[in-house]
Amino acid sequence: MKASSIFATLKTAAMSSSPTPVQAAFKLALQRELRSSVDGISREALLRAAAAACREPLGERWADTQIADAKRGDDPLKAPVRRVHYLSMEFLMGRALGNAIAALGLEETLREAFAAQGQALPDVLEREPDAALGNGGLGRLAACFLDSFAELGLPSFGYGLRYQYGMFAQAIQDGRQVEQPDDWMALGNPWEVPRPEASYRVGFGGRVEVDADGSRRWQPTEHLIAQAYDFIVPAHHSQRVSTLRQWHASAAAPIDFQAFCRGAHAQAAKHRVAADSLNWVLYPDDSTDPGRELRLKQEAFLVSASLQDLIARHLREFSSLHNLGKLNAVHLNDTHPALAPAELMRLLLDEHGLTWDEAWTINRQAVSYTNHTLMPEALETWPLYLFEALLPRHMEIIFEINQRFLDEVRAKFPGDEGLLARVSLIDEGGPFGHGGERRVRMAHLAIVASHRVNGVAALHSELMVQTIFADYARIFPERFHNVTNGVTPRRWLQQCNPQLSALIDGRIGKGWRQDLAQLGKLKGLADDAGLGQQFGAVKRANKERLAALIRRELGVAVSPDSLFDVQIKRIHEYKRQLLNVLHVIARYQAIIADPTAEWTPRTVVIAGKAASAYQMAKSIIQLAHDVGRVVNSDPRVGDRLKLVFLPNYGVSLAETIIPAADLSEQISTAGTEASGTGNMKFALNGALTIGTWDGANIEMAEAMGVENMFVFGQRTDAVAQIKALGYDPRLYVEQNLQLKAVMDAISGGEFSNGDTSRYRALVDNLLGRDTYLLMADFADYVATQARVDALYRDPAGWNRCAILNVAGMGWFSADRTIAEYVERVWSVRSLD
Ligand code: 26W
Repeated sequence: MKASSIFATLKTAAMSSSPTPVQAAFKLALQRELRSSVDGISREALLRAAAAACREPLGERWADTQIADAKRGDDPLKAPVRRVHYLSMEFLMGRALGNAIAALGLEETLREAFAAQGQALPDVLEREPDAALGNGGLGRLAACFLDSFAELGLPSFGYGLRYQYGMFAQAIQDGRQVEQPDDWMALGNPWEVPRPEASYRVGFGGRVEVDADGSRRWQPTEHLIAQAYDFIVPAHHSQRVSTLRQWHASAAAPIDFQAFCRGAHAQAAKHRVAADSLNWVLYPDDSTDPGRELRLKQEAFLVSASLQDLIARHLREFSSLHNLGKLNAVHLNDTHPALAPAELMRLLLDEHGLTWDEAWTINRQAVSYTNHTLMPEALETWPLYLFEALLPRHMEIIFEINQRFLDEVRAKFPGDEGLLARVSLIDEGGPFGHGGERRVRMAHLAIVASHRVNGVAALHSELMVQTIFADYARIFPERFHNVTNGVTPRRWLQQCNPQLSALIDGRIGKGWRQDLAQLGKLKGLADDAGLGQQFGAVKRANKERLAALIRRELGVAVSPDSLFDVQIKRIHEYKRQLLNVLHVIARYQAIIADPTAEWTPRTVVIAGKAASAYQMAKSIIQLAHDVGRVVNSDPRVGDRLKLVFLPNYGVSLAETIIPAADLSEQISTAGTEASGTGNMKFALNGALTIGTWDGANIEMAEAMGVENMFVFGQRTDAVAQIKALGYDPRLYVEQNLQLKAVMDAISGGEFSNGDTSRYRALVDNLLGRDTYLLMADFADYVATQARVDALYRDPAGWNRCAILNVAGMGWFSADRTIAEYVERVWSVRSLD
């Protein structure tokens, strides 16, 4: 079925799109809030008032949506729409107010109400802290998906954890990253709706007892209570909502009263603190045993509470478990919630008395899994001893799943012992395993228990079945699919770039917000010089806004006339921010050598966080600062080149930076970036891409015409070939004087005040191993940057290309992505 007809089906299922008159209610709520506000009419008070007022209509829409969805199995003639349960350890929601008022149609009402208090709407919106409960792409994708769930009217719940300090806040001291807690709920969270009625017990530890009838019963030693807090995500073109349900942990047992009376207060509260630690942060440092244990507990807690919630709701709505698998999808956002099949089996077998076969059928019908990375080191495994100690019953169930699965494989591929060892859910710790330690392989569990497994861009899905999951693709060829990522046009164009949105509206109408494919109509207008100029003017205004932010944050003056060259994403070696910095150094040296040449002025902007234990990534951040300091203060350079690093990257910063970018850097080594979604947001906002033939860049190039993207670098097969032939990065350096000068400058301490040791590890790594082929791709990258300069000197040509970029992005809407999930992953028809 084509995406458009899926939209039609879903839209019919969605409720009417006429908005209810909430403006009056909103005004009343605002007045009430303002009267009771103790801090007068600060921007924070206005923010709270607005949020409180939005809660009423949101709450009504939520209730209506639940009532409608509960009836979804009523028509025996129609294949039931399944309710999707999207399990994810990360949701990078960003700010909520701008989105809520756009969806509820309250922008003008608020603008006026705030103006009456002497405040401008954007200034108030800016005061809202980001809900940054995620690391990167995977978490932001989950947030975009919630928006599309609502927009498409899909019965759904997103399930996550209510972290008190999401991702750390990044400060920079002396050019170095310093991690600080991100206390995003310090002033409360006006958006969350506590649901005391949705509360479940989750056990840990203990042992499994066998009853007289042979049934097995888990007796945990520790119990936590999971309590739900809902965040409501409204549709923009209907009254539907989706829900992000986040779990908060607390101890089930009261304080130890005896200990308290003895005056041993800390001991009395010990298990309370232990329970609370699950709520503290996303990704406690898992380089230590207690860190690993906490992370596993968080994952098990998320999974158990969410599945208990699902089963309770299903029984309320349909009174029987037999159709649970057909009416519900349980989706695993990477392997982090991959305990779900083990927990679902446990609940169905031990708590609800189903047989293994009944439970397994339901499980396979319900569960599906998305893989987001090919990096083998990112595939989760857990030491058996830890798993067994925390989750003894789940361990038994996984052994049973494994045994049955391996029996099937034996029957299908007799005599292949190597295959059995490779696909087993247990890594036995052989010569290629984890140094003798037995471990549970979560990706393997996710694949065996799912009816669908998908990658997130065409190349990634292909590589997935050719490399990390090749054995599984042989065993279950029908299970593997591709669903290319997308982004929500509501946040990533309409809200973050109102001027460009208005310009597009004026030319092709407003329909693109709901049907992004309509952007294709801009293709025919790309040669319209008037549109090109207006397009340039919008970009210029957005650049001025970013230049002001850079001056405010960093005290650096950058010229809006320069080309804004932007790379913003997690800092990781494979993403090659270092290649970007090497190019800046090469350009710097060339400017010094020939200052009168025709230079296209450039401002290079980098932002991103490095994982706290990732030393190389932190070193790259420091180098960017060191190079920036030298380049920005060199009077011989002037406006020709600037390098700035904006601290504390997150969703809101991205919303300011992306509309202001001329050039988007998507320069990962071919075959390493699963998809990328930042690449899509940039192109949607009219930035041109300099990129490798990797992830979704490929499909973007195909959609917009490869001639409208600056593609460079070795492709996946060449990367493999270079490595197979014994890659020697030094050869590339010796043959390229420019590259040699760059490397010499870094190792000679030119950017580190003569300190030749600061970047020794970094340089040695590049000259010795260079896992991500920076040396091999450098020459082509620099040459391609020169082509970028040339086009930028022709504003009409540049704007034409930028318009064609926007025109080509219609396919990259998260609405299209979700329509594909519905059709190919979550539909009842997808069950094999
Ligand atoms: C358990 C350790 C762990 C946790 C998170 C390993 C890796 C991660 C990520 C940071 C995963 C992630 O965000 N992957 C990104 O997912 C995006 C959405 O599909 C893709 O566009 C990116 O290419 C991919 O890096």
